[in-house]
Amino acid sequence: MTKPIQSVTLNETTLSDIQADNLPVPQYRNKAAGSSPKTGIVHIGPGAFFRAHQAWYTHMAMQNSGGDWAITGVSMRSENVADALNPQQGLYCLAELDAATKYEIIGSINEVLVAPKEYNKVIDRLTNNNTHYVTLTITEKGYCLNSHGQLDTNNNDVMADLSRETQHKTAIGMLSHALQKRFTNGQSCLCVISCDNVTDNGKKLRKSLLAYAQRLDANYAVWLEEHLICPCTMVDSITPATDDGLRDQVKDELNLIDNWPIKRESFVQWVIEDTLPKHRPDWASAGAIFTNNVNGFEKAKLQLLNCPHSTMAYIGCLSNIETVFDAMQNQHLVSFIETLIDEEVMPSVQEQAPEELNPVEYSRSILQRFRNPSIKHLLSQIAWDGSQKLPMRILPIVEQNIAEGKPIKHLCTAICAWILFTRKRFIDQETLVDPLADDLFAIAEKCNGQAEHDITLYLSFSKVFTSTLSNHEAFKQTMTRQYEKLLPLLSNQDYEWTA
Ligand code: CS2
Repeated sequence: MTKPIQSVTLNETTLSDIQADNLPVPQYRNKAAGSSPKTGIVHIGPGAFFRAHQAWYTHMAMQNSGGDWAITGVSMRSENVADALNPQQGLYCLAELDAATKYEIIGSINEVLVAPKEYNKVIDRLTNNNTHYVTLTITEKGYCLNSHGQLDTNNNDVMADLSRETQHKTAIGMLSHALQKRFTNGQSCLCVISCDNVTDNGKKLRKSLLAYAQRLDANYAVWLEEHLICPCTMVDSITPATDDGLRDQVKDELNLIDNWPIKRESFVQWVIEDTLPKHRPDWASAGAIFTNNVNGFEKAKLQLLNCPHSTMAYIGCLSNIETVFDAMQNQHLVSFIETLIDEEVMPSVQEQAPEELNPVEYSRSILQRFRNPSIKHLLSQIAWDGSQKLPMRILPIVEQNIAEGKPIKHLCTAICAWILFTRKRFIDQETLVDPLADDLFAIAEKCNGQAEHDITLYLSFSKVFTSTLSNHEAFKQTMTRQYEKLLPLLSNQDYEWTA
């Protein structure tokens, strides 16, 4: 009888036991030799995307070229990531999903702090001389900007943070505390990199930090203006949420007990505006692209990947389709998405794409990624935070098409699907994951299923729709027509795809 192989719990002590040909481990972490790297980066928002993407790039940078680039992760609220990763000294398993799954142990994170509980420690890491970079994945809402792109002084957390000296609740307030301390101490400034899927993410981050600083202290604000580097970036890798299936898979296939493994597609991309200081992790060796035209890449990604993603999410959720892969098996939905791309999205992308990018091939490869059968990417996950995502990935295309006399019908269908999705959540009394859920439910409550009435209500919601859009007659009419056609989905009837 063969002896069952004992599962090993993942941590720094067991790292040397789990070396296997098919499981690369971090070579730069050697506890016994006392040679583990020191924190050089603080990351705010250590969620799954960060662990699938930037933490992997930093891991590869240290595998290839070493350096003190370990990451201190900081959670702004939840203790879950700290509870899962700290007993493992930050180590976790990354599964790359393709025809065959590839596993790797990532070692770039050395600790995870929870800001409300360990605030002083966070400030200590941020003001350490060895810390040079801060990276952030705090989602659209984390930048605390209003729909006009200004620091949102109607946001209670922002106002409360501005009036307190410590224990800041927003990432902007906390970061500002540390930066101001570095200024007072005569230390160097930090390079702060947004890794959120937000247009002009670096510019927005810089704007928010500078506006915040101006309200605190004029001298600090002048210093920050002069020294703060916030490159724009484009980040991409499809990262479905971890489920128990992945934990079991890691245990069965690798005999490894990992509290929180992460999975993503094998495709990964990070385009960074080339304004970083020379002293930087060797992210380029892992494939990061440094360029001066991030904006073109960002727009192409938001419009050719995220716009179709959200469209599929809302139509799919209304049609009881569960995953992106399932959506790609539905011929009606696929041809709808293809027409949306070809007729309403591609023309403007083509006008603005960077030279290095062939938009048609890029779009084809994205649709191919959506067909990856190993990835169970829930449409309900993509549907989160629609009020924040639509103004990045769909509404700007509508505005541009209106201005240039290009068609908008399919884009309007996508927006109407989002509207109906929020209404359905309200009718079914299900949670709507969205920072503006209360406002949206208040609007949904007033709807009566009469297209013109409902569309007028939603379009007057200025936290999502600009006045240019809500006052545009032809837009309103197209929205009303498409809404009417989609209405049957609300009562689980079929949508007339040719409409
Ligand atoms: C998705 C993105 O959840 C969503 O909204 O559209 O997370 C998408 O998977 C990533 O941007 C891919 O890089």
